[in-house]
Amino acid sequence: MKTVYNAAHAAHAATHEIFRGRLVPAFEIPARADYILQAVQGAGLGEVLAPVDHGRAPLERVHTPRYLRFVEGAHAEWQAAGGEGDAFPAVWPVRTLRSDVEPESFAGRMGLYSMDSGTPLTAGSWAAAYAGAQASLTALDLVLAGQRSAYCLTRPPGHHAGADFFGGYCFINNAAVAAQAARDAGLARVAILDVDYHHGNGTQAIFYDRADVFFASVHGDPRTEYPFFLGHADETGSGAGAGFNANFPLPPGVANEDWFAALEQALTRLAAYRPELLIVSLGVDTYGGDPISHFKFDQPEFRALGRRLAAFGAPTLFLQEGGYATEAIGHNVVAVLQGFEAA
Ligand code: OKP
Ligand code: ZN
Repeated sequence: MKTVYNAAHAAHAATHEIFRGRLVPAFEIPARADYILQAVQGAGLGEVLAPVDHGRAPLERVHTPRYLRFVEGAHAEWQAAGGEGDAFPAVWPVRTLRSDVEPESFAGRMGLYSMDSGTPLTAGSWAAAYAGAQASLTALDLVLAGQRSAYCLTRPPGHHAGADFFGGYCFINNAAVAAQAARDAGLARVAILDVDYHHGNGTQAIFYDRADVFFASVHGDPRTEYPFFLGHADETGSGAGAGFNANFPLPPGVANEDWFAALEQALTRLAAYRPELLIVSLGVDTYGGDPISHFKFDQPEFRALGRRLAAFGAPTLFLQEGGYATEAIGHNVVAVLQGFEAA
């Protein structure tokens, strides 16, 4: 399996994030991708390629142009307004407040275009996220050209980012950009399977009223887990998209066999959809040693997941999402990809 590696990921390097009201060392750090790259190379998984620039247009198929312009310029604006270090939002247009009028003030726009205070916006966030989207498009090209699979190694992750907001460490929704690009390349039906510990609220929302991209997710129940406000089982799609969204929320500490039973249900739904492409939002924060998550995967489970996805039988694009046990992340990712290759 070939890997497309976003070397520009390192431009996004937050030292701290706000967690329970305090600044704590950031969880989503450059070392994550360094460890994965090391493991991919050490395992001899296959060639490692650089992203090819596909420009801004494929990003604008998913995100609003004004949101993208905001992210691109946000850190410079923050500094111009006297901000020091990384930028954080502090106020949001929740219920009863208006989000249809864009404030002029930077603090107002920062809140309009975000969903939480846990996502440091750094000087290099845009550069890293932009290159990550390009990496996902380049990996998609490999699969469209006939490869059985490809892996996009990038950070920051993407699945929490919506059409016009960042959050959950995510700025550009790589899975959505790739799915839309696949549709634009002529594929009729695209499936996205999100196996990250956290529900992919951004991806779900982007395709919620559409039948041409089926979103299925197995994740920690939002009653107790981030992102808290989306990811329930009764979210099944709306309008033309009714029946093309499937969530499988599971309680923290769920037994691995129950996780795999939920995966079977998700794959049964996706198989009936007969997708021409499977995009996997591959978070490995399902690992038992993950510092912010509460599932219990280890090497055998990651390998079994890879094998099961291979048996699904569709051309498969793996996109890196979460995983915060930094020193284990490479082995966990490679276990999935090797499980897939071996099957
Ligand atoms: C991103 B992805 C811990 C609190 C949780 C948000 C978690 C985002 C996870 N600092 N903050 O889905 O892995
Ligand atoms: Zn996650």
